[in-house]
Amino acid sequence: MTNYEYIQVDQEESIGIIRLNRPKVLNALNRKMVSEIVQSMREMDRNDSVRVIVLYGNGKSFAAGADITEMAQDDSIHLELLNQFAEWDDLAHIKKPIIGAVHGFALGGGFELALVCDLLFASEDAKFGFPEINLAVMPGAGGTQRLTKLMGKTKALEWLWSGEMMTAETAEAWGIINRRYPQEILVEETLKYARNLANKPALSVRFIKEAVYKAVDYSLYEGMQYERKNFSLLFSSDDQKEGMKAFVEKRKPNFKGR
Ligand code: CO8
Repeated sequence: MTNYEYIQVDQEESIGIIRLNRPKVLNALNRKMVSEIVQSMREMDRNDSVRVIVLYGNGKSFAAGADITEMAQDDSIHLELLNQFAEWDDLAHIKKPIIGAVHGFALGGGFELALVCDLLFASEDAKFGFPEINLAVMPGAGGTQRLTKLMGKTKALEWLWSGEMMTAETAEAWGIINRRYPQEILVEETLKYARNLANKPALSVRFIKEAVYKAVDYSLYEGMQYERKNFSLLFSSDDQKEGMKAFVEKRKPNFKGR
């Protein structure tokens, strides 16, 4: 696997693991780090031996936001020409499941990165929020959109306008995270979940992910057309033949991911 400056990348069996690694600044996301995250995800997405991607932070936090020192002197034209969000958008095109494990802070760009994950597990002490308003800016990498799709307009506005941090308990109540664990077992439980998911037939996992995201963005009619196409497509896979044959023969299926 490629060596990076601001992240650590590993593979344990079929789980690709990305650790944010600027612990001294609570994993504040500078631009190079964002590029590295995107590049490592793309690599894992293309690597047949990786089935599930797990993302978490080294040190005390997941990520306390974009690196404020890096952007403090920016102007709009510089940001426009930088077009930094083009690669960020690629994160939404990763086909494999991404599971985030959040402890400590997930703020600003860090919360936006967490919201890119398909599933989120968090430690009891995790804190989520968009403090950008206190810096006289606003989220720029999907925060207003993804939070609103999860919480609805009124609650999202309240959090985005206050800039306050929500607890893991609140995040769970609003469907932002899937599960809460004591911090000592967060990563272990996340990996356990990831291993189980990695054993499911990979094409079903992939096509279900695609179809569910269509439900978020498309009309019901368009989404159902998409679902139907993916449903039919799976009948071209070896795993579908194996899965149904194994059921009829009353044995465990042996899935190959094709
Ligand atoms: N950027 C740069 N450095 C940071 C950041 C950050 N976002 N967050 C923390 N740090 C640094 C601190 O400056 C400090 O460095 P040093 O030791 O050199 O002084 C170190 O990390 C430890 O932090 P603290 O001493 O402040 O730790 P505390 O436990 O006292 O406080 C907080 C933790 C509350 C998280 C506090 O650090 C804080 O408020 N951080 C800033 C949070 C923030 O405002 N985040 C939003 C940033 S704006 C943004 O994310 C826009 C997103 C746009 C899209 C980007 C896509 C990637």
